[in-house]
Amino acid sequence: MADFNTYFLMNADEVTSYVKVKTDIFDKDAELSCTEIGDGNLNYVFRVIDEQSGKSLIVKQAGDTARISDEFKLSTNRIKIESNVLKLEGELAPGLVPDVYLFDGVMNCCVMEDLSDHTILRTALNEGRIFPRLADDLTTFMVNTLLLTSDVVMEHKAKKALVQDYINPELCEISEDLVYSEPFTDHNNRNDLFPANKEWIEENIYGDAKLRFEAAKLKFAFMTNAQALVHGDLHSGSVFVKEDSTKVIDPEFAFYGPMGYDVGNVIANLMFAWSRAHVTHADEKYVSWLEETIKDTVNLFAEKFLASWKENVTDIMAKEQDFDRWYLDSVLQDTASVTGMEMIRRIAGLAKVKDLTTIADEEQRVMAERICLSAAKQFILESDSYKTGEQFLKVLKDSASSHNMR
Ligand code: SR1
Ligand code: MG
Repeated sequence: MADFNTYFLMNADEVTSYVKVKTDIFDKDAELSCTEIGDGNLNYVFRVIDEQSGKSLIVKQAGDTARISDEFKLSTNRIKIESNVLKLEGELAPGLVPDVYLFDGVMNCCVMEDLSDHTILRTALNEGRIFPRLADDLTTFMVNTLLLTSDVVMEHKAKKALVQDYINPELCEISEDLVYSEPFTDHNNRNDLFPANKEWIEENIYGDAKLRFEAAKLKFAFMTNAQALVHGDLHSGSVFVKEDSTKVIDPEFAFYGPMGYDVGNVIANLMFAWSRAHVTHADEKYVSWLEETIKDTVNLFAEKFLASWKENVTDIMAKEQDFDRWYLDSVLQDTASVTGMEMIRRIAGLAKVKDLTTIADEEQRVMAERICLSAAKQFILESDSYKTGEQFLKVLKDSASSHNMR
């Protein structure tokens, strides 16, 4: 049996031995079963269960290339970042992330709480399911993890030490390429366009010089604005839900970046769900809940941000009159821009979302993509115009009306 003192990529049988050697969660003679359940782009995720006691856990292991393609060479350090960020987020936003039991820097894996009683949010949204707590939980998560790791709250040297701890060059490079460059240039020839929308995208995205100019500005803001410890990949595949619980997972893209990067990712991914629901004529009750959730996510974020500011801000100049509102407005402007960037990159770039790719009817998919892309352009080109949830939602609904659906 391997002693797990030298790194190798494990299979399911090796993972069952691993957890017995490295943790004392299961009895040494327990009959464990293990399945690889990962469907993400980067890592291997195993669920280990002891049917007799009912105990279970997750082992997540990082390889040195991305699971979806060897083209992406990645430092296995990302699993250390993920483990440490999950622990920190668990302190800042209790109950909203899984518990971490063990980080192993030799095998580059992390052992954590099994959330199999939850569903991935994207899957649940595509099934038209409603989660009443979603906006409230996600806004608590974002306000706590973002504001409390920023310079306005933290002692500045301690904050700079965190910037150093969470320098994450390879994963940031993926976002710099896939979010902030390739959807406008296709210079790596790997954009994956839905054929029926190819010409439209070439004309309205690649061909829009004003949009590309704004995207260029946003790229360098993403790379240089070390504002807060962001999750860095807060799409609906990074959230687990059940009726009475929300858990944010997968913070391997975490680094010090603009707060609006997280908020914009959440809004954009809710908008993918809305666009799918709209073109496929989903149940009205579900569509109304989604609309309320989009509005609440912006409005509750703003409300909780200002309340937390009052309670937690320590920097002397940050306490100047009206600085809180000015700062929040700049975060909301970044939120609008990132909402647009995420919507464009998931349609005009390499990495897709199932909300759109699984729309079976060609005409409906064409419409859903154009609704998102037109709204996205508006968010980027007019990013300083949106401060309320109602304003964010209106851009999306106006875009749907202009594309003449329903
Ligand atoms: C090569 S990784 C592609 C995408 O998957 C991750 O979840 C990030 O969103 C990344 O951009
Ligand atoms: Mg992920």
